[in-house]
Amino acid sequence: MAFHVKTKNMPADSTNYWWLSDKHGDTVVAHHEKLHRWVREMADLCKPETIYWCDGSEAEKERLRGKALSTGEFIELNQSKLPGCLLHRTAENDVARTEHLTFVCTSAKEDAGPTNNWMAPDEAYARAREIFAGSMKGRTMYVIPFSMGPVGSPFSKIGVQLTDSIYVVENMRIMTRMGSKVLDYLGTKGEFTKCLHSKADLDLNRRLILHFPEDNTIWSVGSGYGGNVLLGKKCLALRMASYQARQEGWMAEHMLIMGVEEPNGRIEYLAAAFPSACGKTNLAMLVPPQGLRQKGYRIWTVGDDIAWMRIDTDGRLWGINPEIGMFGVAPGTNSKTNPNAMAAIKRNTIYTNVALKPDGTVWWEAGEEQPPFEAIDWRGRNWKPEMKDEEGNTMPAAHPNSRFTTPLSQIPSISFRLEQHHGVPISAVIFGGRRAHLAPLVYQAFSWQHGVYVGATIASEITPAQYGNQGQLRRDPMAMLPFCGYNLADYLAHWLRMGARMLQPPKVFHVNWFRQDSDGRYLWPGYGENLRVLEWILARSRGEAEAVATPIGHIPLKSSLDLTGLEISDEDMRTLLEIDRSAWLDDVADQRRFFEQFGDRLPREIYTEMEALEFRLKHF
Ligand code: OXD
Ligand code: MN
Repeated sequence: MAFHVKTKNMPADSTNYWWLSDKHGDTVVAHHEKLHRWVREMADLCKPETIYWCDGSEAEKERLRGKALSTGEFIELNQSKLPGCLLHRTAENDVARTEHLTFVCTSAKEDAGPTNNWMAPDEAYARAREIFAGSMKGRTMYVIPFSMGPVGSPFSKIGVQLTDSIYVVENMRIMTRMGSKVLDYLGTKGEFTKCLHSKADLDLNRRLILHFPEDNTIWSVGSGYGGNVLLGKKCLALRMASYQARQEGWMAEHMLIMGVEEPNGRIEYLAAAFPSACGKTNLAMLVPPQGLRQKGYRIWTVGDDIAWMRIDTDGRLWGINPEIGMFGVAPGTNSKTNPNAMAAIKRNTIYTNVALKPDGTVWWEAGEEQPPFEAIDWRGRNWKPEMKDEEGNTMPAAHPNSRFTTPLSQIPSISFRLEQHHGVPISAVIFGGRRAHLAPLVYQAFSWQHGVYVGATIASEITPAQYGNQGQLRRDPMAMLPFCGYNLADYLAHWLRMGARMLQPPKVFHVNWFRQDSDGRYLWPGYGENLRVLEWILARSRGEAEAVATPIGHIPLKSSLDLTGLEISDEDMRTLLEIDRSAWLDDVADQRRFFEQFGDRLPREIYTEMEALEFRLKHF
């Protein structure tokens, strides 16, 4: 059914029921009273001219895209070279997630914890209400019913997003299952997360991303940038879902899920968490290096950003990717770093803030080709490679956080299990970070509890190649620092509880692809070669591969890694696996400072593991 509803001329009883016309012009009544009352209330606040209920059809997609092309919200790309692809430019002040304007609004401040911004729910609603008031005047309010996870799966959660942006509707169409099938599933009483979004005037001073986990509500206003406005993703699938997962006994994590098929046909799955800019998307769809490909290794991508995991009746952890699209960072993506993504983004892709070439195709830094002779940059201005800003810095043509939104089904390595309601069994959980000198290439935690501690201490190091102060760390437990919808101390307690409930918890590992020598040279080749480490991890999970115990965990012997066809010196391998006790003791001191902010709320087990590590480092 295609629902077109005008706010004007509503029947007198429209508070409870909206009279809707299906595409044959027949009048029908939608019975989900709570849903319709809420849409009505939000429309009364935002005052759109029209309300449109998205049905998820191809015809609707064509219609909305046509409308956005006519207003300049989308720019059509060269349809013979990039069929189905569009370009969108966000406002210049609106190009990334704004963590300082993102709030968790629980009644008690302590429930949000020291690492989240907090606002009291009443104050948050009142402040946002002022910005939302009349914000959709002259615009259409789109109603997007969407499902995170397969529609009808016990794993899945339903949301309904109201938005005044066609860009949002079209991204949600790629990232989520959306439209009438979700409304049908909701029926008359189904639970859903109430998601309200308006671009309003895109003023940074009037931008708020608010989460009300106690009301199952998300309000986002003043932004048009993906991570702030595609409310199914970070807001619902991580912040709200992590809150619900704790109450309901499951896990919502910032993790990729991938399957590794071995030459004998066995496929085992792993879930991995890395802070942003550590290569999660590349790892999730890696192409095996030649030597391993010839042996018969193959990768199956389930997800690149979010994992929802539950304990199944076999006592194991099973995971799904609640998304069906990827919202990937363009710069740095090329056929060496991620050939599968490059294949996927050649059609049906929405590009955001990349450069536009004269032939109607796109370009970004560290992409496929040399810089074009000229282009239109992400701001929509003429650009040439030699151009400099006022301070003499070269100006990127694509924004460093420019993105592609593309259906997962277009990734050549996509798993045939993407739609399976129970997901895939997880054999190993991997944590990682960018550490130039500390963490070895890989190590295995001694137990689940030790693994939770390892995840709680992950951090990424800032290198000169990035922003500044070498060695400066950002601690990011389980890569969830910006995404946990409640107190991180309680979150770690939840991880410990989950382990205790599992008959066969996944084995836990830590990897570091970014170790450097004293000249700043990367010691490990990374990308596809990372499969050699994953192979060891999966063998260890089955209790097969050799390892040595060290104070921090089990590490491989050089001989237990399959290095066929890889040229790496013994010296580099030794450095990659070396453990510098005094540097580790310094790291423990930094961990202690980080943990102190949680006070008594931090589970005792985390301190127990930290003290045990300290003891092992000093005495073994
Ligand atoms: C993302 C992020 O966009 O983690 O996935 O910031
Ligand atoms: Mn992410």
